[in-house]
Amino acid sequence: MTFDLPAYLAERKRLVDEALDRALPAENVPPPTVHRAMRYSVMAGGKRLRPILVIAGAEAVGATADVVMPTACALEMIHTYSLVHDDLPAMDDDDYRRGRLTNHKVFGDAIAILAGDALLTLAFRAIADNGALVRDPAVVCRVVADLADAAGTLGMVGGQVVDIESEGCEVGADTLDYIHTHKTAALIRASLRAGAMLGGASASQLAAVTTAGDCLGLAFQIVDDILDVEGNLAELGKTAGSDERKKKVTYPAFHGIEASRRRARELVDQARAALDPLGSPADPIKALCRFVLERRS
Ligand code: GRG
Repeated sequence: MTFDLPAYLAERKRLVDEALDRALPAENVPPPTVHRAMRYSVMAGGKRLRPILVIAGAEAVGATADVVMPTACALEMIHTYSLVHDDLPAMDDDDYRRGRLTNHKVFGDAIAILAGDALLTLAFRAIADNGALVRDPAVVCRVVADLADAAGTLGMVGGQVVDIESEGCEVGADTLDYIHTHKTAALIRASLRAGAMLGGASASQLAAVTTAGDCLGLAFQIVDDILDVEGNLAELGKTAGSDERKKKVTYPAFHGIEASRRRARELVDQARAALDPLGSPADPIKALCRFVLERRS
């Protein structure tokens, strides 16, 4: 029987949305403005790819979603913070995200910055809560360290810095890969790893999931670059063509659309092959790999 990805995604997304609703302070908790701003961007939707990868990472090593749900929520909080900050006038200056006005357009720059800061902080609080759900709470320390590296200057923030500094410059293939692997792939790889670690992965299982995360993360950003060329506002929930307008270095601009598509396919095949030793429990991650390749938003 083939794996039913739409049903899997719908069910996991529902669980994540409910858990996020419980994890975020209610809008009327003082100070209400920042809590409204946090909820505005987190509850605006999105594919919930990173939290679902946390869950799929745990399932691949025989654990269940409930064991990793606080950390799954944490990944979505970190991701949403990065989107809110990335959209600010000082960075990408975007008006639309997830099909609605960006956070700063509604709440102003100061509250948008603070809502992002608060989401990042709350994420680490949520991971701390995961300690009560796992057999060996020491694993939570390893997850905190891994996620801090993936989100900080050695990962997402580092990639964002080089991305900003490269705008309008001639850069080589190495810099392009550095930006993509740090800005985007680091958090995707960390999502899978966090789930696997909390799920009790052996060293070889974690190595397999890590390889898959590296490949999937880079494939995701290459597809994102292609969608920015080929997509539209209705599908993407944000304005297409922004990379070219901002003179960003992208895969299609550097390697061409066909070579970019080929590279994304190769990476997804590599990710799926790395997961073969894990057997059928890794089927959801394998299906997510295909989803990333074929997505339109
Ligand atoms: C501000 C520290 C800091 C970092 C920003 C992630 C990021 C770095 C910038 C976002 C800009 C961008 C569009 C990057 C491309 C990859 C990406 C993260 C796309 C959005 O992720 P999706 O497609 O979004 O998973 P949804 O809304 O579905 O969650």
